[in-house]
Amino acid sequence: MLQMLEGRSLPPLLEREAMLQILQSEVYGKLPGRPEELTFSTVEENLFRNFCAGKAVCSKLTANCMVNGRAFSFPFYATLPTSGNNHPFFIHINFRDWIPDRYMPTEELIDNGFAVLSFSYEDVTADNGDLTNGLAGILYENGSRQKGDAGKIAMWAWAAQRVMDYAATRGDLLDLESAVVCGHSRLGKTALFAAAMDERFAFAYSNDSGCSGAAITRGKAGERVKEIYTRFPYWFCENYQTYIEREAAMPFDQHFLVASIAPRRVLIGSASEDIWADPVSEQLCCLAASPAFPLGFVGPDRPASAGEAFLEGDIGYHLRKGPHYFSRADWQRLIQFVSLHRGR
Ligand code: GTR
Repeated sequence: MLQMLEGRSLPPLLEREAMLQILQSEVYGKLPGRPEELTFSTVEENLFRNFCAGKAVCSKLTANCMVNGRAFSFPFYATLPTSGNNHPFFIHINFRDWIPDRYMPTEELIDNGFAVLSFSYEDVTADNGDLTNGLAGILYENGSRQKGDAGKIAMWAWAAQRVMDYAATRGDLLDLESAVVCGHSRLGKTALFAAAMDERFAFAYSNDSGCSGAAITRGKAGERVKEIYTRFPYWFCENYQTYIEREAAMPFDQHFLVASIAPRRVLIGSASEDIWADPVSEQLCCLAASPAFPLGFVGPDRPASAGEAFLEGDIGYHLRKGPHYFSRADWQRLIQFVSLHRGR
């Protein structure tokens, strides 16, 4: 038994399908299905003249979906290198639709050979308890949400899948074997769920995702089910509240989420001052999910020090010094991780 895992008594990992069933019915709700119809339109091609000093073109597009017989669309951005092909690419679920953005150093990503597709999560459905707007309004006409139905994390993950659908039409430029879904904090939880559910994502990166994301809940410091569900009930399905102050009874823990990404790759990023998310419990998740992967976590059985990164295994972990933030330093670790594993 690994020392770090002592005292957490986690449920053993199950087959991927069984874990995904549990995570959907107990935590995030059932992921909405593929739209009945889906087309993409270009709103504006080449948004910024000479973008990235001519090394990339950024275009605004719309995903036009038919869901439950009703039309729903949301905007996203594609920033594609102007030279070469077979580019690995990020699907970044972002807080804003800015390009570049304080959480997205676009030119640096381009300089490292990546393309980046991004969207602002609230263009899909608002980050509040209103279930009548955007995708939520289409799924839950007349307030019809049932206990195991999708919460908003699942809806944002669904949108990441639609952007992946677009990427799949751009095999002329993109390496479809190297799709990376990523996000910060609540959107790191979303990125992990999207990758767990959809095998087209070869890599997932969660940055400071914490409670109900990459952190083991049992024994966790900072935020727990009670705190998160009290403030953000609509992120989850209604069943999740049954575990408030009953975490020992959960038939899962967050290692199910990370293990469901196996045998693909996942990198977990924490920040040393982010006690609310709890870096140690995030690293623990890597250890607990490790057996699901061909080459699991390769790193020591002790908490990381600030600045350390363990990138060799199929599950990587890094701890940046500093506060809750999706920083350039985090992107650089992610680029390192993907570059190391891509094509391996
Ligand atoms: C916090 C929440 C965290 C995290 C964060 C964020 O308020 O408690 O779980 O998701 O928001 O998304 O920035």
